Amino acid sequence: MIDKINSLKETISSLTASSEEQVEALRIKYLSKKGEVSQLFNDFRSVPADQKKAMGQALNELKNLATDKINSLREQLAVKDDIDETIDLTRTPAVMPLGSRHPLSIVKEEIISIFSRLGFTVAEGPEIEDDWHVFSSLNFAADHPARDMQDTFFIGRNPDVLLRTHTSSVQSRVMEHTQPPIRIICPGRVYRNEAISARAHCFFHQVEALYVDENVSFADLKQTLLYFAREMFGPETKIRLRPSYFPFTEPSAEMDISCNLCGGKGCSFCKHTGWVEILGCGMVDPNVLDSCGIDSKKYNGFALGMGVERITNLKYQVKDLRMFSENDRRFLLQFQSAH
Ligand code: 2NM
Repeated sequence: MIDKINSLKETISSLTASSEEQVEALRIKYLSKKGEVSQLFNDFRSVPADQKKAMGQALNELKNLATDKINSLREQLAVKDDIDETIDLTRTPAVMPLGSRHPLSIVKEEIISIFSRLGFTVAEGPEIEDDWHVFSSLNFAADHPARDMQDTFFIGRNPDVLLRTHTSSVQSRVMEHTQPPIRIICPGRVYRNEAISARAHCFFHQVEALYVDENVSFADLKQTLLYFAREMFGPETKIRLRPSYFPFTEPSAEMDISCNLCGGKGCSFCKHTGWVEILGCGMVDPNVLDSCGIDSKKYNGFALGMGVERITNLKYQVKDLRMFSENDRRFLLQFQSAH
């Protein structure tokens, strides 16, 4: 009997089936009441008592093996049924078209990331503004030329509804509802009424930074600028400050970096000076702090502003500003791996 069990084990292990009907036939052949395995259970009654234990074990193993085999044959057939054989699963898939980020977004994010390492957080505000937040609160005199129709876009006939000409309006709003310490950067689109050319557009993108606290010094501003320049343009970058004028800062300065194309030796890009201008900055005028509800006797601060287009031109040598807003795919696709 043990030989019979072993040979059945072997036969059953190597069974195959190609349809549900065949599996059912096998089940009947081996496991039904009159099946071969069940027959052996009948024979088991006449096994001598001293062999019953070993034989019983062998029989149970055989029955389990047969049951598992039948079940697994059935499962394999079910899986086969699920596969749509008209689909070639080995075929190389079609290439997924990868989008690319806009160069201005890439550079804006990089500026934000550098300043965030110094503890600055992003603040945003409306593009359609009022006179107070764009001009009056920022120490622009009533007759300042920037307020002129020639420079500022007004919406409709109301002179108090206009498109912001800088993101300082966001900083004015933050100062109005926050007491120092304030450490913010304001990225955003700004609008100026200019004739469109390769060098000017009626809108561009700015990032402005503002730091207000007790005892903020010009040295703090300089170190912030140096850190920014080195992170943005490489560790060898030098900076220099030239005195300048802005209504909202006193003193004011413009910052140049050593030309990142020729390394400062002089080339056509830097007009053979070795330096290129990248941003404006200064110590916030006490009038601005007071206008926005911050005590200028207790607090002071620095601010700086830069054009994202200008920084992007420097990093990627874009020759014509209009490229940034034409959405020409040949231009945009060049930045696919730039971030
Ligand atoms: C610049 C240059 C210099 C500036 C000033 C302020 C504020 F709100 F504090 F008055 N925000 N940004 C500033 C100063 C901007 O951009 C060329």
